[in-house]
Amino acid sequence: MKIIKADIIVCSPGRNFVTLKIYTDQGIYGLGDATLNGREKAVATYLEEYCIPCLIGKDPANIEDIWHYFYRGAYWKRGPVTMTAISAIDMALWDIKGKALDTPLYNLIGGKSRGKILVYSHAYGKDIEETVDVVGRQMEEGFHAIRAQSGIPGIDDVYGVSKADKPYEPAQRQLPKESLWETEKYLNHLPKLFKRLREVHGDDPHLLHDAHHRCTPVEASRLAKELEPYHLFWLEDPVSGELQEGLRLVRQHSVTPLAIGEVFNSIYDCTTLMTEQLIDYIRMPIVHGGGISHLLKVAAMASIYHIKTGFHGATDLSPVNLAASLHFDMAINNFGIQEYMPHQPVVNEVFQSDYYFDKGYMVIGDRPGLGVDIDEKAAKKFPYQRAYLPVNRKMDGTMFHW
Ligand code: GCO
Ligand code: MG
Repeated sequence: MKIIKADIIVCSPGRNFVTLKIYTDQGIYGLGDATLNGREKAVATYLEEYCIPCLIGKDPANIEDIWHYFYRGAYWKRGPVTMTAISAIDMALWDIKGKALDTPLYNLIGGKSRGKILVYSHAYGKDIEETVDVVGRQMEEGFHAIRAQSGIPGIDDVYGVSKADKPYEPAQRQLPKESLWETEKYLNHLPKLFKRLREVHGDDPHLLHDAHHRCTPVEASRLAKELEPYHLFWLEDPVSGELQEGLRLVRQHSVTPLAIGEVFNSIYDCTTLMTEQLIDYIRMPIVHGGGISHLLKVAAMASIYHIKTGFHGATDLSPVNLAASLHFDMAINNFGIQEYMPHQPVVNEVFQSDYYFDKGYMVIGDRPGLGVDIDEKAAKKFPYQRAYLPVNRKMDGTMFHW
């Protein structure tokens, strides 16, 4: 089999998505997600200008060799743009292999380790009581695991909390919005939210929280320690991830389970975190973490250190990535949980998937490969529109992490 052509489909059904479609001389094609929120065209250009010309003529069966061709062969290794492009190629090649062998992806990477995939939802409210109510409603919908975020008195824009009467979507089609932040207010508020959640909903639901990289190690240590009585499933991104050693302090001070990695793009971003057992869940997604081939290595290394996966699954990761993630979740032993933020219904006009939600779990079908398709005619109805994630400043104007 030979690769004869590859196209990039950039569309915006409610939000931007970049999809790579690789064609073979046998009539089989494969899809890969190449969406990097707020930097979509950088990846599209990287693929178009540098990767696709080298793909033509290659045998798509040789996934590992092609992966290293674009990783080692580029000389400029790692980085989110490069690794998202490699991820898209890798996903599309696994999709082709599955279709060529007429078997779903999970069968190619170990078979079924479980029957269904535990997911967590997002609950948020303008204040503690509203968040507590929303968590209750999601429990009624069948969720066993729920991430809770709440508005904070004195802070106008809080990560993970939608003010408009529509689902949370941080990227906006205008220049970056500037938010103002004060960590002290957040640290004082958050333990009250989780105290109330346990009072009202008891011990059963798995509760999660995303600190979105905003604490210093000592602030994160205080937070993780004060949240201990409420037995979180995980505290996510307590500190900014680029300094792995920063997690040491948090670990020394608390037994609250820690998750990190949604902005990582290579195994080299988390070797200290793993070998020193500083985290409990690794969140690097397939779309930004080098694809299925690289994540198999990350997950294998994690398993040695009793670390589980908890893949990033926000709406800026397309249904192609979600399908790949669910197959992966199904196959590996050290799966922990999958983030599930359903895409808006308009997204289904473009992408046709083979997974569904059932009582707190995702279930996937048996279509070959990733089991997801794209309707290119429908995609054309939703042209790309530049959008940015917000930026964040401290109250005095200092630039801060968003
Ligand atoms: C999450 C993430 C997202 C990111 C978003 C950025 O845990 O789902 O933190 O909300 O902010 O994916 O593009
Ligand atoms: Mg997050």
